Amino acid sequence: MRHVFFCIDGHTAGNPVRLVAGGAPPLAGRTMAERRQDFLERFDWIRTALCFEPRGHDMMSGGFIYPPGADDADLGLLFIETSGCLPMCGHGAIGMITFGLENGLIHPRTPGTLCIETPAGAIDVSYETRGDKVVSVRIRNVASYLAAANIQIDAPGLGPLRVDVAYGGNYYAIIEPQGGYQGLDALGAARLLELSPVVRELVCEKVDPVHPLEPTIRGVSHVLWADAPKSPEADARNAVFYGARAIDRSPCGTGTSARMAQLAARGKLAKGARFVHESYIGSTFVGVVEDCARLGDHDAIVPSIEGSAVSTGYNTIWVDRQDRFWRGFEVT
Ligand code: PYC
Repeated sequence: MRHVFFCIDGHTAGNPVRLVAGGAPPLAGRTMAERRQDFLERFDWIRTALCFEPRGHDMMSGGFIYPPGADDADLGLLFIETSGCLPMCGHGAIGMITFGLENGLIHPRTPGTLCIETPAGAIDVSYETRGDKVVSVRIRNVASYLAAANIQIDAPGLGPLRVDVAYGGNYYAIIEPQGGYQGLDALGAARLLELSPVVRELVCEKVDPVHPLEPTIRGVSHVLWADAPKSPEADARNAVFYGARAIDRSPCGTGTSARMAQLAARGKLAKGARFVHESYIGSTFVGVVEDCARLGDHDAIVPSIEGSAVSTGYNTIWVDRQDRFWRGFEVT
């Protein structure tokens, strides 16, 4: 049996985005959070087939456009990547919005703005165009907060580390330079890939955060290594580790949101502050602390992130169940 997926491939700030424009499965559920659960139960093979090797690679991510569940939304987004079916993905949303608009798959009720339903909640989007190209997308993200502070771990090869956990659409373990971690260049990509899963596991042993309003969102899935900026135009640099072997090539939208929430909770970013975040490869997102908020019992912020995406081609992918590797595989 052959399943065919028509995809628009590209990248946001260097990280891959595969918008599955044809072949999205019909999902049960009214909200995108409910549909995410249905996708995980019945269709996770689509994610592994399209994101894992041999059709994808360690960093592959993307998703699907759905009709919204809520009347006031223009559309719904469901995210897939090698690490799972994320509640929210910033670089993925910027890419899917760009490719969807440029290819006539998204029809805004008010040109220049969109209200989008994601499994993590509603996001308000504004975008700019030049001719038939979308040149920037700004997302007012879900409420973000510092979930746990000063967690102590002892990481093999690095020694004792103090870690914060913050939420920006996913939960991030955030490690600032200290002790055995003296910044991204001192560590290098190979060591980051080696150490990050260990650090994630150690943090998960100590803390299991649960979203105050949506209990299906839980657990530390990503590790954000923070650093000082390289570029004079940026405020900070970071590398986000996700899945089994991926370093985000973009500055990471939900990671930037989590980092801003952490810095705001520590009194280092105020409402209205601009925060330019640089990625491992030097691309940037512009973040702003748009507002202060409450999320359950927590002080939170509403961050925005702005970036741009470029499509690289159409890609018709089929998954043939007679292929021994139809579900895809990872080499770990
Ligand atoms: O941009 O939010 C993001 C993201 C999550 C994982 C990789 N990128």
